[in-house]
Amino acid sequence: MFLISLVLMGTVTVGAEFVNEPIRMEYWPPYYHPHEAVVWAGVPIQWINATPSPHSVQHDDCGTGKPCLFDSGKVASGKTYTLPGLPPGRYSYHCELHPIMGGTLIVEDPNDRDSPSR
Ligand SMILES: [Cu+2]
Repeated sequence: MFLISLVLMGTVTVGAEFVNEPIRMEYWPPYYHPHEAVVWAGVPIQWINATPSPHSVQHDDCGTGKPCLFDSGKVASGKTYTLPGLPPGRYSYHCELHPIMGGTLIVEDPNDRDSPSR
């Protein structure tokens, strides 16, 4: 069971980083740091704009006809955007002002909290 958990975890979180602090918007790649952020379902997720320019945090599905789950609008320099929480899943997002900026949220089920690797 321990090994199975680790294997499952590996498939979800390779290259990703579990975050307890705000995701930083920076001027250099990958722009959203960490680029792949792992968070618990239902727990607020915060971004901070650490650049001198405005940026946004927009779910990639916005404008596609699918549900738009989050869209910060412009986040000014030094300001934060907080999302109340998301159901488990994988959510790609980008900056509406600078489409080169993109990131991913990996939202894990809190029932996995007891995993021995946590
Ligand atoms: Cu931007």
